[in-house]
Amino acid sequence: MRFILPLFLLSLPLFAGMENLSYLSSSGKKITYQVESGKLIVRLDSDEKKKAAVEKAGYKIIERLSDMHYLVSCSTGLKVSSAIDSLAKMSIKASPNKIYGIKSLPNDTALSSQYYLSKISAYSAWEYETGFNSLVTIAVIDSGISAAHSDLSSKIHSSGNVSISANGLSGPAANDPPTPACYHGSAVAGAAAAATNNAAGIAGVSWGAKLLSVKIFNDSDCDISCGDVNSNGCVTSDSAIIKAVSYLKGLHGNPLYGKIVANLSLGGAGPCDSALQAEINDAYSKGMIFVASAGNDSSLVNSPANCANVIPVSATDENDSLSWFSSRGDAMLNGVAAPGENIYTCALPNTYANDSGTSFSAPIVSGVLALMWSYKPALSNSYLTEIIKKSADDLGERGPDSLFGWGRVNAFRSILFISDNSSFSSSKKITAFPSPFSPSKDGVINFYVPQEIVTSEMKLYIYDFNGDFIAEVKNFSWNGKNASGIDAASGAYIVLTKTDKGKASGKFLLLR
Ligand SMILES: [Ca+2]
Ligand SMILES: [Ca+2]
Repeated sequence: MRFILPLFLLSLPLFAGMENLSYLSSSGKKITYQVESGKLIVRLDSDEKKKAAVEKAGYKIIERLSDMHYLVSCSTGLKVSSAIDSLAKMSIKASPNKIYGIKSLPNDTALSSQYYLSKISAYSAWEYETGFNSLVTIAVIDSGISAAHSDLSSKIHSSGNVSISANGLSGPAANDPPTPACYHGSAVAGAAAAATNNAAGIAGVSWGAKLLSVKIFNDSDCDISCGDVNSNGCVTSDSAIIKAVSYLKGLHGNPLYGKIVANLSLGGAGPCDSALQAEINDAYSKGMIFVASAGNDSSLVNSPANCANVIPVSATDENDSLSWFSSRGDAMLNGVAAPGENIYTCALPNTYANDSGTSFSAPIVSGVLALMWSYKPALSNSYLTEIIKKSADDLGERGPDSLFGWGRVNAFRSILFISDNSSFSSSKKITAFPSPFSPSKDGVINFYVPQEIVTSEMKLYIYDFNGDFIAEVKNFSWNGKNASGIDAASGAYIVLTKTDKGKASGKFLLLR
């Protein structure tokens, strides 16, 4: 499997050690980019005469990058552009050492506990869309999101959060900032769209999606763990869900809320009753998307996941096996699977914990849909529903089945399916699997290089974020050791290749 992807070059603030170069594009526009000052990549072809000539001219060879290219430093103060010109006069080709930025690797400190992000190829999806392109709101119809959680507060809408009584007799009443009846809604919200790249806690599937808390449980019925406290049960009802759906359909498309993905990590045995179905149909006809957890009773898919126009989500484990508890049946033919075991997410009061259940599979799918809708806001709910199924990784028996639906969701493929082909053919990207790469667990990281530049003597070069050379890779896989055979440190890395057919680059995280 090889993907053809765009090269991602970023404009970074100018740091010490960098220098700006510019060129005129074909349309005559001046394009400025950043290069490492005082360094060049020089083609010396392992030719001793050329090496001697370059050193005689005052350059210093720092490192052999490949059989063709060497990293060379200029004499002090010499501009990169001047150095390239003077070497050209000696018939020696030199290129600047261009600086590559990393946009899509978040810095959240608990990332290494979130196996589910690499499992659904979120890192690759984020190369294209992190959820900030256009406004999508994930409405969490649940026990309420805690605005006191530091990895959620910045993601929650400042108005529009509501509470509805569990029997639907009162509300929607404003609940701004929202308060939770118990932990569940916050854990669900965190998996979908926790504050990401904030150097704390977890990353959400969608960095940009906003959260709306629609609380349909009574505070007085639940303890913090969603246990019963008064013999009424910490439960809710169809009448409360109907009110929630009716409320949200009035917000969908409002510029304050954008597109709305409603997440229902709730379930009850039995069919989808006609009243609830009619309400969902009406909101769906107005463009909303509904995602619901299949259920945890290892029996038939629960309601509302078994309603038409709802995407049911079953749970998988770290090895893509169906979770023993996951509900199943023909209703799954409308849905997909997502990781639902040991999902490291937000907990109360302001902490994190592992949670299991289809409750945590559904928001992963809601997060992917939010990424897709942000990326392509013009697409319809029915089209996105179609694509999230078709782009899933098929599991179990071939094709859609009653356990995994259309397969385990794959964020990267979902984004690829809705991107313009043109944006993927104009430039090329190396994709790393798995990313993040944990050498102790996975042994090697594999690189996928666009087919059209692959040659028989393909070599890949790995650099750290400072631009320092780390390792040369053959056969498309790397064991995490640098050129001296020492384990490379945790961090962000860049992989580059260049052949006579073209060049490509990619980036990945290494976590020890
Ligand atoms: Ca975070
Ligand atoms: Ca299947």
